[in-house]
Amino acid sequence: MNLHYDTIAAIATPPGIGGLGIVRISGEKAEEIARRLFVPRSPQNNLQSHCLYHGEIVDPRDRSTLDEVLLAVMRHPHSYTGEDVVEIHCHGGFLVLQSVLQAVLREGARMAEPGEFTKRAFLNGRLDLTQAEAVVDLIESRTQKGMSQALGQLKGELSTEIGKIKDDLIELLSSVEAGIDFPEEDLEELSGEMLLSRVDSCSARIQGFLATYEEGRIYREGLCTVIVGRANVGKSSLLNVLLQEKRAIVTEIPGTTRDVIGEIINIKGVPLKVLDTAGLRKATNIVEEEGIKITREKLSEADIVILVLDGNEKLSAEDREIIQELRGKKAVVAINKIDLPQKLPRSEVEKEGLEGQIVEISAKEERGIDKLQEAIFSTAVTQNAEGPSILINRLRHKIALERAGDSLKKTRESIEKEMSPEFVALDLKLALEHLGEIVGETTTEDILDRIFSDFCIGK
Ligand SMILES: Nc1nc2c(ncn2[C@@H]2O[C@H](COP(=O)(O)OP(=O)(O)OP(=O)(O)O)[C@@H](O)[C@H]2O)c(=O)[nH]1
Ligand SMILES: [Mg+2]
Repeated sequence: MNLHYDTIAAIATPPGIGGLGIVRISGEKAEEIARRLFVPRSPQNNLQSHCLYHGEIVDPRDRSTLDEVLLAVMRHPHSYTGEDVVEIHCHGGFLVLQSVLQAVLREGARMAEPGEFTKRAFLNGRLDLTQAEAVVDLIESRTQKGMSQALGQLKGELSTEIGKIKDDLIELLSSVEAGIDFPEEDLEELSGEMLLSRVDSCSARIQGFLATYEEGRIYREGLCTVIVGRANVGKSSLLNVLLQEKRAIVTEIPGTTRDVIGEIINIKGVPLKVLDTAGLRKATNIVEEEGIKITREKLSEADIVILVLDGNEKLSAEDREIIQELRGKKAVVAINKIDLPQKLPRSEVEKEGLEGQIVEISAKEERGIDKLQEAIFSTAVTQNAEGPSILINRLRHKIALERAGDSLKKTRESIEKEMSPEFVALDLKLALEHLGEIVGETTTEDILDRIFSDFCIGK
């Protein structure tokens, strides 16, 4: 254990009222602080590690009871942070938790910074960096798919795969270095062909991972999906159907929606932030005008656009104008109101030259919604069936893998040009260093700070 860290504390449960709330303390003085505040129901000389004790937290200044609690000590190294950790399970009220936390801080702990518990777990070797990142992903996951990805990463699946590539590169490096150390010996395995094929195999695995990034990122971060169309075509009705909830107001009056309404919808594991917007048309008043302005802003930020058209009407000039605005965007077209007589055949829409799938639906009768979801999913995720099942999902990982890939490309060039083994070794070492960044073996302090500042306090 690294003994020079001070002792930190925070409320680990979310703010608000709940059955329980937990104050967590980690560091050298955690147990000492707890002992000064905790009065067990039955006297204990020693608190055993990983056991729960019933008792009270008492303010040492006036012996007043702050809460009736359960307390657990988890001694190092078998704790989340790898340090001595104490958890005080209090009643889940804001004031109760605050007063217990304040007492802990008065006894010498310092308020923890966001992610500091997990940062310590990393610094003490309990987790590597990909696992620490998986902790945030797990907490923030919004779909089953995102959650299982985070759990796999937390178990170390990504690190294991990166580790395998690293092992191969280390082996390669040692053969190359053998050539540097014993140049006079005829080392058969140093033949260019052989080296090249081993470099290529590592490069291919790195490229395989890189190919999973788009998909991995989408499962983790989700996509911003904007529903657009002219007034009264059924945008809000569609949002409500996708949500299975009467979230947005639906009326037959054009211009009903003014504000942007956003909800998270899970489509086959992809979290979509779906925004229902004001119908795009010539505004009739200043409120609507403002709504349309915001719609255009959201449209420019959208990852995917769902264009809703009214199948009961011919394509209008307004529709065509909106279609023009969607050029270059990933779009899915929903021809709505198929329960009414149809005046807008698919072919009319296809003629407009908008790329993207066209689906006929009825938001009112909930028809074609499965097909629409399928279309949204396949527009969001360009599937990568042949790639590895472990997906990379962070830009940080992607950049490091790209750099490792570049270094291997240079390695390859040096081998092809029959340059001296020192050059080959140099690029191999660089590739190893970049792979090491992913798991946190070669990561700078400011990168660590950036990663852990994404966490909530108490984690
Ligand atoms: N027959 C039929 N009517 C629908 C369908 N979807 C929506 N409507 C009706 O169309 C009208 C407008 O629906 P909304 O969902 O409010 O349309 P919108 O595009 O959000 O309209 P604005 O917010 O005004 O731009 C309402 O009267 C809905 O009941 C559908 O699939 N079939
Ligand atoms: Mg609406």
